[in-house]
Amino acid sequence: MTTTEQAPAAATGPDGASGRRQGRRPLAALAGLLAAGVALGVGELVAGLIGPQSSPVVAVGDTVITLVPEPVKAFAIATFGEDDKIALVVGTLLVIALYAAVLGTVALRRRAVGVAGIALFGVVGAAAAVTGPAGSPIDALPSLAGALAGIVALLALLAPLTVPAAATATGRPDEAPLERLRSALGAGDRKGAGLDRRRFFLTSGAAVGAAVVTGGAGRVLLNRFDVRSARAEIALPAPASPAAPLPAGADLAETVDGLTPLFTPNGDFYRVDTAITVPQIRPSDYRLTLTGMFDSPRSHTLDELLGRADLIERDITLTCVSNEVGGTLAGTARWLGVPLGAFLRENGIQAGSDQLVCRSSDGMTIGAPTRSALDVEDAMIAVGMNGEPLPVEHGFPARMLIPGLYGYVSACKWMVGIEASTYDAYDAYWTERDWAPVAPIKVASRIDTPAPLRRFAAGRRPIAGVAWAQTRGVAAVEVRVDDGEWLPAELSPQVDADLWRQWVLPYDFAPGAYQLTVRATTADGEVQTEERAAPFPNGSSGLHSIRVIAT
Ligand SMILES: Nc1nc2c(c(=O)[nH]1)N[C@H]1C(S)=C(S)[C@@H](COP(=O)(O)O)O[C@H]1N2
Ligand SMILES: [Mo]
Repeated sequence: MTTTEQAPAAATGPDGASGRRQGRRPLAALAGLLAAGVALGVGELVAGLIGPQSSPVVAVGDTVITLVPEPVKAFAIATFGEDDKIALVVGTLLVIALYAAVLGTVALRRRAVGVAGIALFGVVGAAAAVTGPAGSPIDALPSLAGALAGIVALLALLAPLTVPAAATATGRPDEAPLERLRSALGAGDRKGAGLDRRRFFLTSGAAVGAAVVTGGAGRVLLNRFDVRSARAEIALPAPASPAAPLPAGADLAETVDGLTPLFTPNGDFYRVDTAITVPQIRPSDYRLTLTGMFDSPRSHTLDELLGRADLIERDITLTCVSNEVGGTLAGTARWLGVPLGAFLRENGIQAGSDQLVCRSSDGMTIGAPTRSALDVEDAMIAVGMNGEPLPVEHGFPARMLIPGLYGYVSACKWMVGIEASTYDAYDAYWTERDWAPVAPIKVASRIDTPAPLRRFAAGRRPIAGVAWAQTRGVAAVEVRVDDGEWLPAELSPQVDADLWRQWVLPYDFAPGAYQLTVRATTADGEVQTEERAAPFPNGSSGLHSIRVIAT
């Protein structure tokens, strides 16, 4: 940053203003920050009238998500996990804050730059909102209104920092409003201009108030779009075909501390998606639209889906391709839904389609193999999760599930469209970003307890975790302690090949450090490979191995 502000010629004036002028740059930076606050607040307020997709911060964040290169996205998911969206919003706000502070100091001397800088930001926000997946021209309004308010705030805040010398000499600026506006729009930091601290802080207080009130009101208004209460009113029908019954004591976590439960509570279920604001679809507005290679495509309402006589209930473990070896991006739920194969055939799916392009209300496209959708047993359009309507975060009111395929090629949330298409004709979102177009879940196993590098008392205690190989099933899990033999673990009952299995091996630990490694074998005989692969482009592989210490 240059230091023109402190150029000696200006700073040693005989009028005593120099001391005051030194302190003006931080105040100008503050003015920039406050102006940004007012802009964002007003932006939220107007977004509250229009809809969440039009909020400037959300729109810019959405665009960032779409534009960032794949490795950065992978890094964000790996580093922030569930909190990747919060990290993005905080990051976006920090960038805005920095930009605004710099803009404020520049605008101290050159008002036009400040005005143009904020206007530019408004245009960027407006463009992001309008071109967003759910965007329409009216979504430009919040950003534009916010920018306008930001400009007014910036000029008002800078004015007391560059009061004409004559005015400061009397200690109070008694310019007429019109003159004040003229000087506000004028050259800015004129020589001999002074600082009216009192007026600056009064204006600052007003700006903070405006930002808080408009931002708060915007948040309240945005709550109108929340569908939680509509969701709570939905009564799920009973399935025509219930899930296979679980024997008593099936969940080994009931007796083993630190072991992942057989079913993941909805609130703990991992979440991976690109939606900064969770799509809110009113049940009464919901339509699942079929397009493309269907002989007799129809639109389906939620009531039609819920009212079907062929609903199935199944226990299925869902897994994310971004899951690292030993990672937690996998979860199990009891799902309720429409059998997918029957549904597609009913609508006359054509033999030529090899890819279903599933569209979510937020514009995401998930390309799933038509073959799997038709043939994989228990593939469904899910409407229920662990006895409740789908949680809003997990795709309310309807999502796709195809056991055995990673979520990014099977599990479209907030699904409003299925286009029967081909791989030749269309690249879905992740495929366009070079992830594998077809991606079966790799067999995997994980040690949950003991925790790595945490000390525990020597003696007999369980080594335990989970293993999954959806559609094939896990037949065996073995544990190796240091370089010893592979020791067979006890498994939770095999009730469904799509459900992961918990495994437990009691072990006598003498004091000391141990390296524990786990591997699974599928029911069709594949032994989990120790060859390491990163998640990109079709899922991680390698054995989970941790160091533990008994004392
Ligand atoms: N609309 C939409 N659906 C989506 C995604 C997404 O980003 N948007 N992510 C997919 C990915 S990568 C995974 S792993 C699963 C995760 O589902 P969950 O969040 O319910 O666990 O959803 C899939 N469906
Ligand atoms: Mo995923």
